[in-house]
Amino acid sequence: MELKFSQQVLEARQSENPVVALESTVITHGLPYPANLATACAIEEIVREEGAVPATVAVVDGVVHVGLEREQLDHIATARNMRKLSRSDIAHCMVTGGSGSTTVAATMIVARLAGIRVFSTGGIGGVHLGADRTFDISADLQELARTEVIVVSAGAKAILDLPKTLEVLETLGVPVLVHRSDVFPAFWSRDSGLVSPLRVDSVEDIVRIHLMRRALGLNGGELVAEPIPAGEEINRSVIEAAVEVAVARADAEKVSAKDVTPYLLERIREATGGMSLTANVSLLKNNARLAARIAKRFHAASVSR
Ligand code: PSU
Ligand code: MN
Repeated sequence: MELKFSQQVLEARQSENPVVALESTVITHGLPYPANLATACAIEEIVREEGAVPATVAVVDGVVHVGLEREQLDHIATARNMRKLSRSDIAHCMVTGGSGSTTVAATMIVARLAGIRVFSTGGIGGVHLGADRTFDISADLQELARTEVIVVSAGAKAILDLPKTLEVLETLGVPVLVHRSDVFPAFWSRDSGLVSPLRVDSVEDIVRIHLMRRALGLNGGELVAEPIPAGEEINRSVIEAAVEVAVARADAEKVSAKDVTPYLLERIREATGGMSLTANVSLLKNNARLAARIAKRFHAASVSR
């Protein structure tokens, strides 16, 4: 199996410069066109401004791409046949010559293969509301327990059962490092009402924790939670009301499996008159900036060892 690197990622690898992995499900299933394309480009630009190289991951015609050229980004942002790939189905997509975007879980798998330690996303998947009936728990959680990548997120989406999501992460031994806050962020809002499992105040500590876990022989990654910038957030009560309606509708319409997350995001966008979209874009950019700083710090730490 071969990974197809973009020109920029190839050059970064040769000159050993820091690289940040980016997921593509947010482009194909998370945001509507054309905001998805504009956001994907803006995020890549932020990573470059910070002195790292962006590597957006996707499977195109059976080939795993690490870094997409501009035409490829254009393509996946508009293509209708993109599957949403996770740990269970990425190999099937490759063997059958299909195309698909990578979720947090699949992006982590590819990042590790490519030797990339830092990955930026919006929010991870988790335990869904009503999981006691549906058993719907994202494969992202198990992946964090297994795969050595630092994942920068704005917490987990408020469409999830956040207390249960944090419980599962704890059970799986995944450190949840909240950046400069004592409360766990809820994606569109800075405060989920839950206490931060662990607080970190510097990029340096995030890198040191990652390295300390390696020294201890511990598997898996770390989840970094970066609250959405103040002033860009949506009030929790507004989101919670929209989530309640969206979840009830998904139930009534029997939406299941992979379709649940994209369906809920779209309903919430409608219910908030697009406000959730603006906030989503803002937190994605903010996370990419932090991820690039972590990647640079990690790079400096590896060079000095
Ligand atoms: N963040 C967003 N929008 C998204 C996602 C994250 O702002 O669409 C995607 C991520 O790729 C995440 C996936 O891995 O949703 C979770 O899907 P599921 O619950 O089906 O595992
Ligand atoms: Mn699911």
